[in-house]
Amino acid sequence: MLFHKTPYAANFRYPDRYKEGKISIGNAQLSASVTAYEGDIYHLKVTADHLWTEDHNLVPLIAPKVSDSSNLSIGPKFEISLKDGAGSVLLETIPGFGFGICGRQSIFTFAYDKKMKFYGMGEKTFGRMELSHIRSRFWNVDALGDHPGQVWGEHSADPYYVSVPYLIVRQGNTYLGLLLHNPYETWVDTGTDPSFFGTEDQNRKIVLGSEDGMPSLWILVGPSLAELTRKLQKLVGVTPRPPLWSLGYHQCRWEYKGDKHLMELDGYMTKHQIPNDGLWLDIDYMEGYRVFTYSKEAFPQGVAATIKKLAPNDRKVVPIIDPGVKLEPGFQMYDEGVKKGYFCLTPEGQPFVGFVWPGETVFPDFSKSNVREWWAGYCKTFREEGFAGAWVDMNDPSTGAVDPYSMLFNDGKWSHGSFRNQYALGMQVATRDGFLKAKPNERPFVLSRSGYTGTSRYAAIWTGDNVSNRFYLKGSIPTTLGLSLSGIPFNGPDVGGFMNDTTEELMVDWVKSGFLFPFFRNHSGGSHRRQEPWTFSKRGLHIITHYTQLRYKLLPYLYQLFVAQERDGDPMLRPAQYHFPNGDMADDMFMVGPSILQAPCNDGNGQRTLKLPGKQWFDARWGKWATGKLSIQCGPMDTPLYFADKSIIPALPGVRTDNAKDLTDVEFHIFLSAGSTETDYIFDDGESLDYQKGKESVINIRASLKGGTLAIDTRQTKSGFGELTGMKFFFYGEAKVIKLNDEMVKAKREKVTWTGMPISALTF
Ligand code: NBV
Repeated sequence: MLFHKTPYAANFRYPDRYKEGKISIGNAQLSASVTAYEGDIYHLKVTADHLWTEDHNLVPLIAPKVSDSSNLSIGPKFEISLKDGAGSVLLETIPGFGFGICGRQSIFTFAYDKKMKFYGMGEKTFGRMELSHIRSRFWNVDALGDHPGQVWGEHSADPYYVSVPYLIVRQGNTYLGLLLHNPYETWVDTGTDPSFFGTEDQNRKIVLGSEDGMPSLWILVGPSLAELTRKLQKLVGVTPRPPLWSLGYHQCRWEYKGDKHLMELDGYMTKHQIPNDGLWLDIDYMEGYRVFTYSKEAFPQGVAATIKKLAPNDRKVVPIIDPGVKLEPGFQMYDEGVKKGYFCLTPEGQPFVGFVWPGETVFPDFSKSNVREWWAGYCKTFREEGFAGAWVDMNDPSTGAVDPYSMLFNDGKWSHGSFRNQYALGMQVATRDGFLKAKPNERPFVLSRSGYTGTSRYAAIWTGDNVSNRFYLKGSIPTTLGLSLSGIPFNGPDVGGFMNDTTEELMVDWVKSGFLFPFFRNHSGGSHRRQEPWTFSKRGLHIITHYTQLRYKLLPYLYQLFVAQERDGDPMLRPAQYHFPNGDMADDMFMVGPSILQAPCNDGNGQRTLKLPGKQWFDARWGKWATGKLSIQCGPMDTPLYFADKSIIPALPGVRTDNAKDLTDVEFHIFLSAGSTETDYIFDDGESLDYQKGKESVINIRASLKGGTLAIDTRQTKSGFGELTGMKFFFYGEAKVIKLNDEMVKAKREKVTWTGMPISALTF
C-alpha cells in the first residue's frame, strides 16, 4: 500500500441514472438507501450483489429516530445536495462526480471551497487542528513498526493506530460531519492539489473513499461544533462512566515486571506524597511472553499476594495483554485455539503466523463471537486474580516483519482488509466482557492502542509510541482534540514520551500540559532514561508532584465531565470553539470541560501569546481576572490555566497527598464577577454500576452576586447515594456580604494554590 497516494476521482465511474433506490452505472445495477434521521442526520448506503454483499461492521451505530423531514436531496444521477433550513447549500457534489465506483473501490466526492475548514479524522499526528489539503489513510498500523524509521522523530506518520474516517467540515460557524462507516481501508482528501506541484486548483475536491466494502456515509449537521459532536458521539456510542481510579495518575514503564517493581513504586509514591492509582506491568511480567501467564520469578508468592500487599494504599495493577499467542504446541492457549479453530487463517487454511514478542505467533480471530467469548474467559480469570484493568497493546494487529495481508478472518472467509481496522475493537469488546463476567457490577477499565469507530463504548485510547521531544508534546494537543471531536473522548499520550531519553524540562512541561487530559499516564521505553517523578531533581519532583496533586484535587470536576460524556456526549477536552464559536482553532490551547482553559507553554522558551476567548477568565496563576490578548511568561513552576467566569468547580478538599477520593466530601470553587450561575454536582460510589439503578445523588448549587452580596443556594435534587459529608465554598470575585441558604455567613480568607502563587480566596 502507498500511504501517501490515494485513488483519483477521474478513474471512477459515476451513475448514469438513479431512480427509486436503483443506481445504474454502465451495465451495473446497484441499490441505494437514503434515510433521514431526527436531528438533521442522514445515511446513504449502497449495496451491489456483484461487489459487496456482507456488512462487516462488528458494532452497529445507534441511529436516532427516522424523520420524515429532510434537507438532503438526491438528483437523477445520484447527485447529493444538502441545504440548511433557509435553503442555502451546505454541501453538494460536483456535476459529473459525486458517488462513484472503480472496481470494488467507492468514493463520495463533494465540492471544495477554499473558505472551508476541516477537522477531526480521529487519531492523526499532523500537529495541527485544521486539516485542509491533506490526503490521509485509515488503516490501523503499528506506527513504529510499519512506518520506515525516518518517519519517526519529528514528523507526522500517517496512517496511525486508530481509524475513525470522520471529517468535520466548517463553513463560517456551521459544522457538518461526514462519517464513513466502512471497516475496510478508507481515505479522505481535503482539497489537495492532485498535480503534486501546487498548480492545480480546479480539481481540488473533498473525497471520502473506501478500498472495498459497502459504501456507507453518514452526514450530520451540527450546526454548532458542540451539537455536531454530541450527535456523532451518540451515533457511535458514548463512553460509559469509568471507574474513578482510572482518572487518577498512572505510572508505567517497559521494565516493570512484578512484585519487586510494584512494591518499590508503591513506596516511592507514598514517600513523595504523589497521589497514584495505577501501577502498570509491561510484557516482562509474562512467562516467556505467553499471553495470560505471569512469571513465577516476578511474582514469587503469586499475583494475588502482591495485589493484596498493595491494597492498603489502594493501588490498582494493570497488566499489558497482547493478542499474539505463542506458537508452541503444549502451551494451553495455543493448543485450545488450534483445536477449536480460533486463530486467523491464511488462504491455505492454516493459522496465520506472524512474529511478535514470543517469537512465532498466531492471532485470535476476534471477528468470531466464540473467539471473543473464549478470550473473555481468560480475561475473567485475570480479573479474578486481582488485576484491576487491562492494557491491550499490539492490536493493530502488529505482526512484526511479516506482511499481514494473508491473515484472514471469519474462518478464512473475510479478507484481511475487511476486518483489520476492527481487530482492536473486537479485542476491546471481548476484554471488557471478560472483566464484566468476573465482576458484573464493577465498571471495567480497558486501555487500547488501536481502535475504530465505536471504541468509545469499550476502551480508552492512549496514543501509542510517541517520542520524548517537543514535536510530540506540542502535537499531543491537536491529536487528543482530534480524537475527542471524532467520538473517542477518553484518551491521552504517554506523558514524558515513550521513545528516547526525556529531559527534566520536557517532562515537567509535559506534566503541566497534560495533567488534565482525560487519561494521564507516565510511560517510557525500558532502554531510555527513567522518568518516574523522583528520578528528576528536587525541583522537578516538586513540580510534577504539585500538578499530580492538583489533578486529584480537581477529580470531582473531571468526573462530572465523564458523567456528562455518558449523558450528553460532550468530550472532556475540546477546542475553545466548542463554547466560543468565533475564530480559528488554536493548536496550542484547549478547554477541559466548559470551565477550564489551558494554554501551556510548550515551546521550551518559557513564553507564549494567548487570546482568551469571550469575556473574562480567572487567571489561576495570579489570582485575578484576565481578558483578551496576553503575552505570557511561564515560570518553571506555573502554567497558564484559567477558570471561566460564572463557573462552579467541585474539588476535593485541601492538598491531595494520596489517592483518597471521596466524592461526598467536596469544596465548590465559585468564579463569578457579576450576575448568577448554577451547576449540578453528581456523585456516586465511583466504581460500581449501581448508578444505573439510581444510586447517585445530585446537588444543585446556585450563586448570584448582586450589590456586593453573594448568595449561595444549595438544593439536593436526587438522593440515591445519600448526602454530602462535607461541603465548603470558595469564592473568587468581589463581595462584601455572603449569604448561604438564607443564613448570613462571615467570610474569612484562605490561601489556595492553583498553579502559581497562593491565591487568597474567601472561605466560610
Ligand atoms: O510492550 C512493549 C511496548 C509498550 O511499552 C508500548 O507502550 C507499546 O506501544 N509495546 C508497544 C511493544 C514494543 C514497541 C517497540
